[in-house]
Amino acid sequence: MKKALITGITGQDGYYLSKLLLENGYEVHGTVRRASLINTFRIDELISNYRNGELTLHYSDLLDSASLSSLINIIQPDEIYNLAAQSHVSVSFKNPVYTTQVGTLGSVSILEAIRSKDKVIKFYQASSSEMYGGSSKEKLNESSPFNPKSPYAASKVFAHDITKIYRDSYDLFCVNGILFNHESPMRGETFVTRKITRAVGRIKMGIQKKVTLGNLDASRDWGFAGDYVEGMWMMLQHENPSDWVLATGESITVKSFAEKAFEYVDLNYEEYVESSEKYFRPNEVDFLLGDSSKAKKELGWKPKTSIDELIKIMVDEDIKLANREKVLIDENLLKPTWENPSS
Ligand code: NAP
Ligand code: F7E
Repeated sequence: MKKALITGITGQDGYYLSKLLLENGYEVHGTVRRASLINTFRIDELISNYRNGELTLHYSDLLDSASLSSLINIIQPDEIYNLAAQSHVSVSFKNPVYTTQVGTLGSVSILEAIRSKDKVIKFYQASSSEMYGGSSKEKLNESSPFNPKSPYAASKVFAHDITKIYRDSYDLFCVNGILFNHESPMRGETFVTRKITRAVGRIKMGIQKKVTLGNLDASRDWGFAGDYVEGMWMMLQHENPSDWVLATGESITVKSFAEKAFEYVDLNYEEYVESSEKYFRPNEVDFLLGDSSKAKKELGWKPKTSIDELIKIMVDEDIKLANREKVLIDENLLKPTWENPSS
């Protein structure tokens, strides 16, 4: 039985990746941060389905290199997936030092711990399309230059480079997955796709009136997270370590995404979507479009879910959630607080 250690198991990708690995017979270990409220809601279903030692959670933090090193010593994993990060680009401008610390120290701490072991431990680093900066309309691949535009993106460039440096210097099996945006019903609610689909569900159920977004002209290459975690796993099964882009090869604007999501429930987005400077960023990544032909050729990976299917999956789930919220509101057990989110 293979053992995997996942940092950031409580996040969107942590859920889909741990599900995939558990279904494939892995023993999965994940790091969680202590918080005043329990925040394992995404993986609660997995915790209750895998109670016989298949899934174990450990307290850790990417800033605590001692805890990471000791976990690696105790678990002796075959594969480590470093998914943890302060992953919100807009928040990275507000918490730049923290975002940079987490994004940079975590990867190098894990790589150092791996280097000191005799065992071959394969390492996956969650790199990001944000590293490109998105100033041109070109399709971006593994050779395209990086031009980070946020503290988040700069920290990801460091982690990407240090992963390559450890691969080249110490012959470690380290890979960078340069993933373009990937979404799902497990996406954090302040990322734009989920902010939109949450609003569509609530507006359809009559418990929200409008949604205020930022730059509607920004364009992204959006895929489904469930497809992308398969690619992460494939990278660690490949014969040789390298860097691979995962993307759909199609890019649409925030406005088009909103139009499609509202249209799916027979509503006109123009009646419900507003734009406010409040949600604009100090430095915008205007356009991202990825070319994943290397992943297709070498890993046999390709995205299975179209943008229209993704929107359907997300809106359907968010209508169910809004339905449950409506019942609670009608019974005075919940107050709507979602009209003015902070990001
Ligand atoms: P996410 O939902 O924001 O999850 C981030 C995870 O990191 C959560 O489990 C979070 O824990 C954990 N975390 C945050 N700070 C930490 C710290 N100091 N120590 C330990 N854990 C910490 O992100 P995601 O969408 O799943 O993305 C996974 C990774 O891929 C991230 O590194 C992200 O930057 C990168 N990425 C994402 C995309 C995308 O489109 N989703 C694209 C490219 C790259 P809590 O639950 O306690 O907050
Ligand atoms: O923004 C615009 C915003 O926050 C997408 C992270 O997973 O993917 C994600 O980063 C675009 C931007 O994702 C709102 O200005 C408009 O241009 O959903 P987002 P992101 O910044 O692309 C990359 C690949 C990662 O690596 C990151 O970890 O949408 N936008 N109006 C808005 N964005 C937000 N959040 N909220 C709005 O109201």
